[in-house]
Amino acid sequence: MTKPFKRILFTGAGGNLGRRLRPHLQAFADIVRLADVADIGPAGPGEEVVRCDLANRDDVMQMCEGMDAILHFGGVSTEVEFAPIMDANILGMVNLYEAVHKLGIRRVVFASSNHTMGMYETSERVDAGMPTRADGYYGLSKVWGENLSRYYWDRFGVETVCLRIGYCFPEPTTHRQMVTWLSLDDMVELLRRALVTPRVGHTVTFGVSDNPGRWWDDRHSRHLAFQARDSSAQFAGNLPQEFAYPAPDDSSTFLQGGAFVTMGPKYPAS
Ligand code: 15L
Repeated sequence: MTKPFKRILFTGAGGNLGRRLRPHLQAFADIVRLADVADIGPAGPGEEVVRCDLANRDDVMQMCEGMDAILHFGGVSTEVEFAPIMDANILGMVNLYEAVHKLGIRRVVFASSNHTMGMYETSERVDAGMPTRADGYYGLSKVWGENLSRYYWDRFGVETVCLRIGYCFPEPTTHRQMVTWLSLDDMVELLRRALVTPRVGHTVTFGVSDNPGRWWDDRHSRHLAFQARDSSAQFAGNLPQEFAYPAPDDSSTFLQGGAFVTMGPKYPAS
């Protein structure tokens, strides 16, 4: 079967999602270039491996050379001090989009996060047309990435699909994870739709399975025609029954960002 691309780049290959997605990426391209700042071991068949520090513009340019599309999952993926977020997620995005533009790469899929919207209450249904309400430096850096990619679409016609990914781990074990869970198969299908849908312009969508009581509405990304097939309902037995949710006095349960809401800001003492 012909693959949609000859060569694609996946950044963040050593991360949680990178490791889980790696075996599935071959379906998208003849050659998959895997990048990470850390050592991820040798390349397998149909793979190339490169080391890249996203804050280093020469590294980023070399990493992107020869690619037809990019799945950008690299960078800091949780709430930490600002300095590493600044390097990988703020400066790193500038380096990436400059390389993408200069090299004429037409499509990026950006792993954004639900933490762009973490300060909305769990009683609210949120869609991609609503103002962002990040829950920390990490969420703010993803808002930056979404806005930067929007600018490169408006200015240069670089297409990006931003995926506000929920909880993409094998099994949800809390109420929040039940609502925000994204199965691996649904993640792979969402990536496929983000890569092959003909005209995406700049699209922001939520990466979530068909879970009961979900908070996120895909009205602004129906053109992707993504249909989640899995549901967290199968894991309902994992939850402790006696736990009242959301707890009225605990912002980590009544705000969508969960524990991230109270983790930051991690502003170091000088
Ligand atoms: C994220 O953005 C994180 O990268 C991931 O590790 C999870 O914690 C997820 O959000 C979540 O909200 O559960």
